Amino acid sequence: THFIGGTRLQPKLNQDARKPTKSENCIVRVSMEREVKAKAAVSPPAVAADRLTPRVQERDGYYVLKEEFRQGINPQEKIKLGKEPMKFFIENEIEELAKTPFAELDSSKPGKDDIDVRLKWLGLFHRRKHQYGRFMMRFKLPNGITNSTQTRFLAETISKYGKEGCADLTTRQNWQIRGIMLEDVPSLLKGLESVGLSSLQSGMDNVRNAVGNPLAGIDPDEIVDTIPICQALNDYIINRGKGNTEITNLPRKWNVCVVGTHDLFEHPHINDLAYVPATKNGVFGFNILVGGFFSSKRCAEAIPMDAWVPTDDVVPLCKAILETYRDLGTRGNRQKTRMMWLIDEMGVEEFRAEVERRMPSGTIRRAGQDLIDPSWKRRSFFGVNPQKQAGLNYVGLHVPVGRLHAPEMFELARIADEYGNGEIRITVEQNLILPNIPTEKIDKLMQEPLLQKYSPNPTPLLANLVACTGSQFCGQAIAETKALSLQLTQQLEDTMETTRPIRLHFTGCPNTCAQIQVADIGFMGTMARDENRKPVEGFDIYLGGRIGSDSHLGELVVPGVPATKLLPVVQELMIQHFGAKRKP
Ligand code: SRM
Ligand code: SF4
Repeated sequence: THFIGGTRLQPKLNQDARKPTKSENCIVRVSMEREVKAKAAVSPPAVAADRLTPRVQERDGYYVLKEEFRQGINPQEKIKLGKEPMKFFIENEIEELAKTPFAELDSSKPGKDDIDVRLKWLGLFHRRKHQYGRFMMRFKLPNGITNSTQTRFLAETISKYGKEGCADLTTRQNWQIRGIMLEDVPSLLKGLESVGLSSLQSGMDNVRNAVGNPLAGIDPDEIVDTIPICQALNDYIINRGKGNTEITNLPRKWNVCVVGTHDLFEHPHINDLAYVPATKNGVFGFNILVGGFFSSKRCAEAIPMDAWVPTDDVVPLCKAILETYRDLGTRGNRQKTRMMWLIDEMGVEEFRAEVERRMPSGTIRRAGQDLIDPSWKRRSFFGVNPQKQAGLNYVGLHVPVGRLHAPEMFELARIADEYGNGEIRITVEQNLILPNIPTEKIDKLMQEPLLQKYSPNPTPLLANLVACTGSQFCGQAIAETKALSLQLTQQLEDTMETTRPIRLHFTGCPNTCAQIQVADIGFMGTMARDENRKPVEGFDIYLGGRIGSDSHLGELVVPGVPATKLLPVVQELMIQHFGAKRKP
């Protein structure tokens, strides 16, 4: 028996943490409310007919909750009822709002609701707690594809804000920028349009960025190019940048991804809807997984809907599922409003039947033959890799915890133009890929100063580090994440020898934006106690998350370790579970 971090640990049973036994998976079983397996696998009885009555109705072009379903709704639903958030964009009410002095807006409840909640429909997140009066802006970047023009535009935007401005690569293959002042928003929205970017419907009860294979179209081993599919989904989701009012009043956020390779880089098991390549009677299409999600009270892996659609039906199916969720999802306890809760309540067959009713053809075929090779070994995309196009390469670059500033973004844009075709890609691990680099330009590219900072060959632990925003900017954070995780990872690199990649994820609170349940070792911000029982910033440590065909959600193993005491605890976990050794 070992004692680390003040916690009693059971003996190690198996060195290989990628295939842990049940008992190894959980060194210390801590009673948790958190659920780590999909409950919906057990189908409850079919629901009563009146439960299938849509709860929203169209009114003046927007979808609103019907009077008879307004009892016991959550505060966010009341804010939506108070005023339609999309009007800021569709009816250009943002112009007026941006002219109003911030202090005046912040002095009334409706004004506060506008700046703190409704503007999220335009991708604007007021950073009230840590950057008062400033907004973070999130985008829609289907398949994580951006380019030098957009990067330069974003760099110009944040450079105006001096020290307040910076950018992040997100865990949904996306850009976020910071420092924005409300008065600048109308012109910023126009600028975004001019470079083909949109921030619409990227926060609150909307569909998030459509994730695809970061190597789509250039990958010698891909099954299908996910770029046009993610693009088509995005065109529908935000109505080509005009806003899609049919789906801006969902019961909660909603995630979608399209799988393009055997590597499952897209994390299909943790999306509300995942398209997985499959054939049916020799025709190419996708099997459907539904209901995967993370939240502070429950984490569930996606389950099969026993459905297959040809490529042409990808968008109609997405629409049918979103409309089912919009019409029937509950809007009470906010912790029970993600789509999986509806699937639980209805049973997956009844849910499927409702989706089917909303398809243009009125039918959906049963699941086809999955094309994913379960024995596939996940590839790394760092460094120089040949593309399927002869003579061209993609170069994976490591951006420490996904944080960038304007000067580096200008450099990135220049490099993408000078060596490639201007295209830049973002991965869900918060890193970058530069595609379409001719072989003869590689040597010179490797000499670029930016590549000293964004390494094509990162050290083993740093390479797989992911960290959410944390308390630097996020009002929900319990702990600081980005700086601490970089420091700890460096200390681990300095003191430990590793023989295999170990994926470390840090998230500042139980919302788990950094997806710690899919990490080898996950760190979730919490309040802990130091040796004098004084409350201090700390982390719950999770172990055993797996990605790919062998997916599994990690579990809590060591609760409440003070942030300053993490090093010895993690060293011990690395030795016990990942075959690491201390450096002499
Ligand atoms: Fe997240 C809320 C950041 C991916 C689950 N997330 C937030 C907010 C908006 C909270 C806030 O208002 O401050 C954070 C903004 C902080 C900031 O200033 O940056 C925030 N989430 C992020 C990002 C930026 C983390 C990152 O560093 O990469 C990611 C943006 C992705 C994007 O481009 O859209 C991000 N968030 C995720 C993911 C991962 C994913 O989608 O694969 C999850 C878990 C998966 C899921 O949702 O099923 C996630 N975020 C949440 C939740 C919990 C949702 C729930 O159902 O309870 C919240 C809180 C909420 O929605 O009430 C949240
Ligand atoms: Fe903020 Fe928590 Fe999400 Fe981190 S996990 S970005 S702290 S909401």
